[in-house]
Amino acid sequence: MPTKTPAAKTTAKAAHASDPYKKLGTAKLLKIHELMVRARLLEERLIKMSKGGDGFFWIGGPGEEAFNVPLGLQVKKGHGVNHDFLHLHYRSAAIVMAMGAQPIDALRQMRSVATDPYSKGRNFVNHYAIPELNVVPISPTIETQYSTLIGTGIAQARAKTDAITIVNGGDAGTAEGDFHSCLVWANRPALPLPILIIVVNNGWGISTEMKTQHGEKNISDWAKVFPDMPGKTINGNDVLESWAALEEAFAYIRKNRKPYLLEARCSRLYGHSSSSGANRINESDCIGLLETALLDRGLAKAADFKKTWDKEAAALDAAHKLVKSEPFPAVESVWEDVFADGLPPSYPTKGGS
Ligand SMILES: Cc1ncc(C[n+]2csc(CCOP(=O)(O)OP(=O)(O)O)c2C)c(N)n1
Ligand SMILES: [Mg+2]
Repeated sequence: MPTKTPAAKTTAKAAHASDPYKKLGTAKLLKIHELMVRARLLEERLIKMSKGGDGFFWIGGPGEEAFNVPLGLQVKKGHGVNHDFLHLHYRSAAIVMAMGAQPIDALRQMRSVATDPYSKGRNFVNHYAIPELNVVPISPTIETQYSTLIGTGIAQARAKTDAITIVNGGDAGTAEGDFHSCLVWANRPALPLPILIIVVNNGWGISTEMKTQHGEKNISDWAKVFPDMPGKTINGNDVLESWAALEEAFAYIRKNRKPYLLEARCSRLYGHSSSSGANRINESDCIGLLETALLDRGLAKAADFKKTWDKEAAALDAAHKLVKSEPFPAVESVWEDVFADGLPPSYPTKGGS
């Protein structure tokens, strides 16, 4: 048997060390895979529910898992100004699943039952509001999240913390003024904001193609206007590229307390929403890509993947069965949580930056 020369051994070792899959490690990659499968199966179940009369409307993010799971896993999660704030949109299921949200609660929101913890059965599905995780209520009105984030961004710029504010939304929405207000506020020399500005570019705004509407080559090119703000466009269908880009962006913002613009190109695997049919579209599938990469490197076996898919599907079946037995909201509850009972005494009445 030929023995490896020391030089060949060193090269093999270097290749191993530089392979980002091996660097991230099998355990982490399999955890990411499990969360991606959980989010995908959840979305597919929600689509089925909307088509089967077990809900009214579906919108969600199947196709964005390779970017959204690494994002959710890197968030400094918790409540209050010393933890990251998230201003999300309707394609964010995989982010909150990676942060520990449970699929059953999304099923509850889809069926509009009283046990829905996010809106008591009153909002569209995938419209999360999770105070304990600093996930501010998601609005079906697109792009307003790029304005609301300025508030938590200012609070964190003033506080002594390494926590940051994160916003995500789509490519078409960047044509609206809220996106540009966000860029200006983020880069004010008087108080730069520690915010991660994410745009997930799937190439579409409902049925309008991005290339017919945007003269800029990349959405991240808007960063060129602001010399202090890095901007980057990545392949959001690739787990490793997403992980590395997010790691870099989080580290930059936590340390420098300044904004970062990140554009992720992702697939939109079931079209816009149930209004456009929610049928499977032939675009790159990030879960398939990850599985192939792990198999090719010998880091996992097909049987491991099957086990994960089966386990997640069984958990979802049980959750769906339970949700079907839960009550719809009582009519009298319609006024609950509509108006605030006034501001807390701690609310600042003076200030400014
Ligand atoms: C202010 C506002 N205008 C229009 C709409 C209708 N609308 C819902 S989704 C959407 C397209 C959004 O496209 P994009 O920002 O690329 O996000 P994607 O849906 O592709 O993730 C539009 C125009 C809306 N919800 N809110
Ligand atoms: Mg889009």
